[in-house]
Amino acid sequence: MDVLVFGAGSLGSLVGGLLARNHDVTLVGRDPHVEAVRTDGLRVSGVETFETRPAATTDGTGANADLAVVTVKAYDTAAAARALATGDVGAVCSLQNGMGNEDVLADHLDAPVLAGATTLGARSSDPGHVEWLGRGRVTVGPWRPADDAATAERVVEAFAAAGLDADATTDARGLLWEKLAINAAINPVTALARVENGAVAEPPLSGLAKSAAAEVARVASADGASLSAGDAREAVETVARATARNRSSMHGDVARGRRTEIDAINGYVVDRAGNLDCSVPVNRGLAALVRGWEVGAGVRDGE
Ligand code: KPL
Repeated sequence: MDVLVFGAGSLGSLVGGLLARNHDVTLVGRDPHVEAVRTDGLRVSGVETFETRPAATTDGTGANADLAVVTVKAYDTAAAARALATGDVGAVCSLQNGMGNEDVLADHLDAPVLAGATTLGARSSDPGHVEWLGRGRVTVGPWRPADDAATAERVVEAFAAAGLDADATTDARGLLWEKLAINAAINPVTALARVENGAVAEPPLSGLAKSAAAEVARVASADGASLSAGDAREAVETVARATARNRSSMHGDVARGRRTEIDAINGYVVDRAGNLDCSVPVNRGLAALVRGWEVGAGVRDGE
């Protein structure tokens, strides 16, 4: 299968490196990482250590592929979708954080859209090198009724052929709400307290994180998804323990002084709660704190 991985950050590089063991992969990313991959190939180290040679480019326009896997930050989804729309892709699968990405992709692209979630643990190292920190798995499902389940099955087979644990779901919305609960609990708490994910499973942070997750479950239920507060709290604890030594992506963004995905995570929860008449004070507080940090760091305009 020809696979374009749009967003060669840590997760995209890991997914691309794994898929390149069995498929023709092109990474779309930024220099100096892209230049290093072109010159010396991509090194994956950790859970398994190997080298692979995907193609790599900084220009994502005009690309043809059977599948585009989108791994850009949520705030870059529209730009990625516009670039993909100049080429020809058979299907597109988002493996991003936050809600709203699939709708943006569907608005721009005339191809089946799959929603995906992964527990693969990845960390960027030097250019041309990504660390594989947690074996994890990938789950994908059709986003709209028109996006047929057979496409999701084909994508699962492609991931499995490359040695990834992968499965398909018919409940993509439920999948994304659960992932949102995990991100809404772990990402801002670890970013603000500057701790690894494991700290969220223990006092004094566990209560705050689990309250954030329970609020997300309430909004999800009001939105018609089946996610209980208990399941959301348990999912947070499981992921925090499974990724205990990882730094969350939002913690990484804050540490590097970069814009975060707060708008697509806790910000989305607050907005959706407003429409559904739910009260989400913990998510509101976490969103305000991270946005306040962004303004202070000069990566967001004050509102
Ligand atoms: O998705 C993640 C992230 O960091 O963005 C988790 C699941 C919290 C793993 O670090």
